[in-house]
Amino acid sequence: MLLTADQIAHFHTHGYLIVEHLFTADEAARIRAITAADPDIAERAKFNSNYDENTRGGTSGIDTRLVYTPTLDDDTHSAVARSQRLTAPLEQLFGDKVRHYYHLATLKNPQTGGWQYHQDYGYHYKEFFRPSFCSVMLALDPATRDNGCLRVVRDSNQLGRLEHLSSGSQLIADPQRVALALDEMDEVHCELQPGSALYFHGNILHASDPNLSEQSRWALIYAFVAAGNTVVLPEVEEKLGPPTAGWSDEEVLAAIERHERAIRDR
Ligand SMILES: O=C(O)CCC(=O)C(=O)O
Repeated sequence: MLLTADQIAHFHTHGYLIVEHLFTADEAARIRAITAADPDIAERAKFNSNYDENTRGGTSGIDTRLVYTPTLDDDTHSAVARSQRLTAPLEQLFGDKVRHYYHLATLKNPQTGGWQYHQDYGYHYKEFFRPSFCSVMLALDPATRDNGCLRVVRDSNQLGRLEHLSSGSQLIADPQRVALALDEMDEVHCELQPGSALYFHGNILHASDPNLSEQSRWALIYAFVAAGNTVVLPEVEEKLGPPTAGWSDEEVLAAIERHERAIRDR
């Protein structure tokens, strides 16, 4: 799927781009089923306390469930990371090859938490010299306002990297600057259908509400850097793989089938 010049311009101006149907609904359902069935994923899921006691009344006790993976392995989530479908738009956005940094499964079940405003490059400034950093959220469930879809502050990517401070287990962007951004810019609720993807720049402010609905909001989030982005920390350079090759649909499907077999054969 090739992005149009307008889509690329939208990303660079506003800091985000929704690509509908990057994967089909059936493909998303299959990835979700594997995510739910793999006991290793369940075992690695942890809860983050993204709110401290001062955060909005009522939500401070709700934790955020996620699985963090810094490597590419022989499994479904890694196959999606390597897939041409996901990486070809990134290559267009950066005008460069891309390197995978990490991925997250955000398993936002009913009555689990969200995220306060932050920038992903706010977290990862120490590792990378330039903000040519992009995250891709692939929806596995419908993501709606009700179940805590991602919210972005349109154009906030143009502010540069803001100061971040600790709050619970999160780093949050300077609240005074976030308030200014919300005064001057539009907050966009990025609702997604399963299989659709949100590409968002490392410097865009984003957050999500806790899921207080009855509908889960599972998603995968992939963090990539442009291949030409200098890695500041040698220990990060050592671990970062080469630019992704861009797997064909057949290669991705074969990896998904291997993963399904591995789960069945346990
Ligand atoms: O899953 C979410 O709602 C937000 C995740 C997020 O903000 C992040 O991974 O940077």
